[in-house]
Amino acid sequence: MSESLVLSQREGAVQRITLNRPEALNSFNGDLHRALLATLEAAAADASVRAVVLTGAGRAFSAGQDLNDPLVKPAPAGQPPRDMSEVLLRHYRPLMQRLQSLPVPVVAAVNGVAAGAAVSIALGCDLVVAGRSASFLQAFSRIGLVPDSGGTWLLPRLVGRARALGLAMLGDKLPAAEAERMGMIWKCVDDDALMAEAMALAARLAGMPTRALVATRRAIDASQALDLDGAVQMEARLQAELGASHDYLEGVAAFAAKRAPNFTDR
Ligand code: LHQ
Repeated sequence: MSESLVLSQREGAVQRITLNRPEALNSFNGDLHRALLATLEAAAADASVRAVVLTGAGRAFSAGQDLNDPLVKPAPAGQPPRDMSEVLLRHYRPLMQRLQSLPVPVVAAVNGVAAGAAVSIALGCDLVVAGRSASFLQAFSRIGLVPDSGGTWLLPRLVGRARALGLAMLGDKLPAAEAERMGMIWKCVDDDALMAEAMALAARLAGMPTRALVATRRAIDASQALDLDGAVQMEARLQAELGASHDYLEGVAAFAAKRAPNFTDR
């Protein structure tokens, strides 16, 4: 496995992670999956990392699954079909779980096209910022597949059933500005401002109460399967946990003293 398939740079409390297979539009093969997961694990384990930015090298964020990978190449005629669930369960599921349970907020900086599973990966981050020339492509229907890696869960929640079906069935490229307009992403910015915007957002999140931010993600994701009363109860449990934290004491003390808080929990 080549280390350089993923670049990992530290800026203050922000870990910037770059998919680095630009010659294949950062499409995912097994090695890239292993490198990305290991890098995310390292960020999760490092208590001094308080936010992550995920981006791609070159002109794409990622073209999704590498269709040249033997794991997904259709089997030759006469041979049993390839079991596509293998690569999804072996690689994409742990990646989506790792993102959704990362102990710090994660910002996707979508620098170019995101296609197929890479859309799910980007949308699985907490905040998605995209350059104006970036686009989102539900490439699955073009090759006879369904949205995967959480696409069927994320898409309708972000844009509603009608748009989710339109995007997934038609498989048209959605420009970043339209993705912003329909509420699929947080923000579309000029290409040359993308990295500065994403890093500034991540730095801002890094200065905030990390445990509260991560509990907010957990609560918002879990609320999808709850009724209102269930959500109120879950919030009460989380508030009980957070109310016992240093950051809560610090937040209230800073408010009372009219000073900036210094949040340190993670
Ligand atoms: C690629 C790829 C690619 C290999 C561009 N693979 N080479 C999970 C597991 C189980 C089953 C399968 O599904 C999944 C999840 C998925 O992600 S499925 C969806 C897989 N992705 C796609 O279907 C996207 C395919 N790519 C495209 O539609 C276009 O390449 C995009 C829109 C990404 C970019 O278009 P262009 O900017 O016009 O670039 P291009 O098409 O000329 O691509 C540049 C090169 O990259 C080209 O190679 P070449 O040797 O001709 O320069 C492409 O073949 C290669 N490439 N995507 N996913």
